[in-house]
Amino acid sequence: MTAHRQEYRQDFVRFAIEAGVLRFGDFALKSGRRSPYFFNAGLFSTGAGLARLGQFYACALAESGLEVDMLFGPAYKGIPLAAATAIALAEHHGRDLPYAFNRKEAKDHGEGGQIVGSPLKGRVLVIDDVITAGTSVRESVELIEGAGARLAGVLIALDRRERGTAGVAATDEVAARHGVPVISIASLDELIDFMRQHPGHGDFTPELLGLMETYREQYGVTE
Ligand code: OMP
Repeated sequence: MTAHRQEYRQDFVRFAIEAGVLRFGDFALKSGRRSPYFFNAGLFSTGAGLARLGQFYACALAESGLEVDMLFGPAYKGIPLAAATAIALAEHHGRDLPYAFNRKEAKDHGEGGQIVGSPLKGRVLVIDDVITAGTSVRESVELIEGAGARLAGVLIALDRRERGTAGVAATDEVAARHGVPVISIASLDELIDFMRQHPGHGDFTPELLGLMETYREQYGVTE
C-alpha cells in the first residue's frame, strides 16, 4: 500500500466523521451485533458533500484498475452514490461511463420496466454504501444477469471487515460467491488508524478507541 493510498483513505475517514456520517455510540446492526460505530451514507445530504463522496468513490475505482463498462446503483441508497460517482468519473477522470439504477417496484405504465438510465450491458460495477451480509448484492446480480450483462465488481464506501457466516469477512464472502473484486474506499482498520493518529479529534477518547479495538477483536477478521 503506498503512502498516497493511506493518505487518501484517511481523508475519507476524516470527511465522513466531519459530515456526521460516521458516528460513535451504541448501535444495533442488521446482524444483531451491537457496534460502537455506524456509517450512514444517507446522511451525506448536501450537494457539496455528495460531490466529494463521488470523488472518493471515483478515486477508489481508478486506483483499483478494475475495468468496467457501466455503473449500477441499487435502490434506494445506491442511486445517488452511483450518480455522484458517474459525475466524478466524467469530471475528474475523463471517463464518461453509462449508469443505471433500479426501481423497487416494477412500473406497468409509462416507460415501464425496472431499470432506469442506461440499459444494463457489458461489465457492470455495483456501487453501494456498506456490505454486512451482502443481501442487496445478490439482488443486483439477479437484475444484471437477467438483462444479459455481467457483474464486474462491487464498490463500497466502508468495509467493516466483520466475519460473516463462513468466518471470513462478509466482503470476501461476496467476492468469492460472485467471483469479482469488492473494492472499498476505507475499512475499519483505516478508521482505527485514524483514531490512533488523531487522539484529540472530535469525540475521540482513549475509552472510545478501546471500544473500537475490542469490537474489532470480537467480530473482525485479520488480514
Ligand atoms: P447487507 O445488505 O446485508 O450487506 O447489509 C448492509 C446494510 O447494513 C446497510 O444497507 C445498512 O442498513 C446497514 N449498516 C449500515 O448502513 N452501516 C453500518 O455501519 C452498519 C450496518 C449494519 O447494520 O450492519
